[in-house]
Amino acid sequence: MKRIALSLLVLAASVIAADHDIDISGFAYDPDTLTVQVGDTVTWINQDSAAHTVTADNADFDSGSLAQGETWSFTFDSTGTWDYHCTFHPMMTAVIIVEDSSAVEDLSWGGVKEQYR
Ligand SMILES: [Cu+2]
Repeated sequence: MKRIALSLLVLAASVIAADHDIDISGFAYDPDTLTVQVGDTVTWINQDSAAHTVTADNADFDSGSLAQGETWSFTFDSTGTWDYHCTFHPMMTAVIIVEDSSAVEDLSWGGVKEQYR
C-alpha cells in the first residue's frame, strides 16, 4: 500500500508545475531571491523604462535585451542555484534556487521513501 501511495505522490509532484513572476523595477529584480521547484517556470517582467537582461552567470540562460513591458520566461528542469545579472547593469544581481519537491515530501513521510530506493 505504501509503495502505491508513494508512486502517486511522486507522480503528482512531477506533474504539478507552478509559475512565478519576478518584476524588474528600479534597476533591481523583485524578489531578488526566489526558491522554486523543479519544473517550475519563472517569468521576468521589465517594468523599467531602461532595457534590462536576465543573464545567468554560468550562461545557462540569457533573455537578451528586454524593453519596458517585455517579459521573458525560463523553465528550470533540474535542481541547483543560478546566480544571474543584467548585462547592461552588472550591479543588478539576483538568484534562483531550484529544489526537488519530492525531496521535500520525504520529510512528511518520515523517511519511509528511502526504504524503497
Ligand atoms: Cu539592467
